[in-house]
Amino acid sequence: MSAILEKAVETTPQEAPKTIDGFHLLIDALKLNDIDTIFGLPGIPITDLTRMAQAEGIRVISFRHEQHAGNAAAAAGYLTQKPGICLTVSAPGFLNGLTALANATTNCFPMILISGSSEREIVDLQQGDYEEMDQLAIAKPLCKAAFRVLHAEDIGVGIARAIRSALSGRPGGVYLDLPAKLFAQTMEAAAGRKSLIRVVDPAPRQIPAPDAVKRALDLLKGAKKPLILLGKGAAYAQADAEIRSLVEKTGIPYLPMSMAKGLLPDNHGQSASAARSYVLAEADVVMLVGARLNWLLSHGKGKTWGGGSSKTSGGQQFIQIDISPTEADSNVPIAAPLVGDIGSCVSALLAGMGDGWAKAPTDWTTGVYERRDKNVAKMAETLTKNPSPMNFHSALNVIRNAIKARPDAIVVNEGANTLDFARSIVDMYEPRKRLDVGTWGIMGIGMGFAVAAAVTTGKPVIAIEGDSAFGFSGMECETICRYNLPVCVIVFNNNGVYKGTDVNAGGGKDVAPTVFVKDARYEMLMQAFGGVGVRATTPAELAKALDEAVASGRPTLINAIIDETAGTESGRITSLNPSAAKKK
Ligand code: ADP
Ligand code: TPW
Repeated sequence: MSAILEKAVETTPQEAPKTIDGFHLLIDALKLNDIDTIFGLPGIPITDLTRMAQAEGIRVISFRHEQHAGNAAAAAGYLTQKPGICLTVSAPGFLNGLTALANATTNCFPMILISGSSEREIVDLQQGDYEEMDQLAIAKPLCKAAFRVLHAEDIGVGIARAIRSALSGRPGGVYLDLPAKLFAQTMEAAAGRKSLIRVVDPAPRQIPAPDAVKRALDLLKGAKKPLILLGKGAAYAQADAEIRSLVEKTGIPYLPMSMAKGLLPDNHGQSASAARSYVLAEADVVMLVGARLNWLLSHGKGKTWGGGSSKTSGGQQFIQIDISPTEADSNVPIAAPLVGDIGSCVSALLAGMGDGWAKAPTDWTTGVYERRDKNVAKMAETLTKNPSPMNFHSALNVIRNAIKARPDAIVVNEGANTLDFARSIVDMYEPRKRLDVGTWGIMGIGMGFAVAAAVTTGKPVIAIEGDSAFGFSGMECETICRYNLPVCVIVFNNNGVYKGTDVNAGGGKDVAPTVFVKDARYEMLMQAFGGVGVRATTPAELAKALDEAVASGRPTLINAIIDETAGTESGRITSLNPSAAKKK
């Protein structure tokens, strides 16, 4: 019997059966499945659960708002391939966590949102219980699966189903509804123990069909201008060696989506990142590895892909490796879908290629690398400039150098311009070291992701934050200080959303909707909780503060003062903002 069951067992009269309660069954079910951390926020009815979980050796990271606990759980799931757990109270706490659950599902990150809920009898008759809400019904359309457990003897099954749903096939978010009454229920201890399930092989390998492998290889063999596109699904899959072999064996240029940066180092000889527009428009066969043809890839159509208009295709043929069989043809026809887990699919391709596989044609690759090198040289020139005040480039150059020196550090990145520029300027050298706004382009992931990255890896975390983006989760600086996490937040302070120079079109006394308080002292937020705060106005000051933060591991916030005229509206997605696009 585990120590925690032992403690939970009551041994009143000698012959009375030993019992265990719902709290401890839940804790034991999680521990049985190697879940060692819970991200959450206490309150009725789960406060005791957080206390007991901590007492039983589970690390409980307590946040100031559930959305950030949920984001932390999602990032932990992405980094570890174990579902991240977020624990909230009912109704409002549940709703606060729900954005993170939906975002995790959209990003294909495995997480489980566990919320306490009110009494079923009262909720179903709508009699007005404390924090009454039909949470299961609300969660269902926003996640991959949703379950409710009503009886203590079903806790083991509930946890097992939640874990399998989060991890198997395309990963995603799962909601688990636990009514308050469940926690106090007791059952006979031995039977309780037996009811728990250790999930065997929760993300089974999915081997691709041989004919699908052959179809993909045939298409690739005939390609004159092949391209490999790596997405965050490829990073999640942890098939790093296989993917590297595929790229190097075929000699095909590759393009990483933002969170796939570092899967191969950004300075790899076959990286086509700095020739992105050229390769997307020119390639004839594109192999998608764990990347969807959604808005981030212009839906596989239009000018980006060399098509005439936004609706026409550029004539490329696609091979798509994905675990979800329904992903193919979602935007354009997929000539060779390869359904399976990335490790198995890439291994099958490598096996099918044998030893004599011809490398990509050199007239194509030479052209790609020439363009890339020209663009890299142009960027290097821009990065050496030292304007006053700092701009995005001169500040990001400091972080670029810091990551070169500490490639094991994890970058968290959100904002508009701050995101766009960081994505292209800050090179990554190791897999799964970049966490960002993902598929939705959502603001508010910053501090939650940073906490999760620090807690799950123990590595230094550098959060590169637009000043608007930071505001969504800034209060979690207290959480970062409370757990003394090695997180350095760098706020790119240009006095507003996108930039700080908009004016009130009506001439009234209110500032424009995108403008913030000028010269806000963000660094004082970290100081308020005992961390380090620095205001940096030059690259030298920024570099000094960042070096000290990484070396010391102390919670730090650097308020990097950026030229308030420097940003453009919506960064580089201006085209999706109707009036800004018209103005262009
Ligand atoms: P990006 O935004 O980086 O382009 P997406 O989130 O659009 O990436 O795509 C990720 C894709 O990876 C999803 O379609 C998902 O089904 C797929 N995926 C996730 N994990 C695996 C895996 N282990 N094996 C195969 N495909 C996976
Ligand atoms: C949940 C809309 C996209 S980018 C952004 C907002 C508000 C902030 C941009 O300003 P910031 O960055 O952070 O100062 P920068 O570098 O341009 O100066 N609400 C949510 N998600 C999104 N995406 C928005 C609003 C948005």
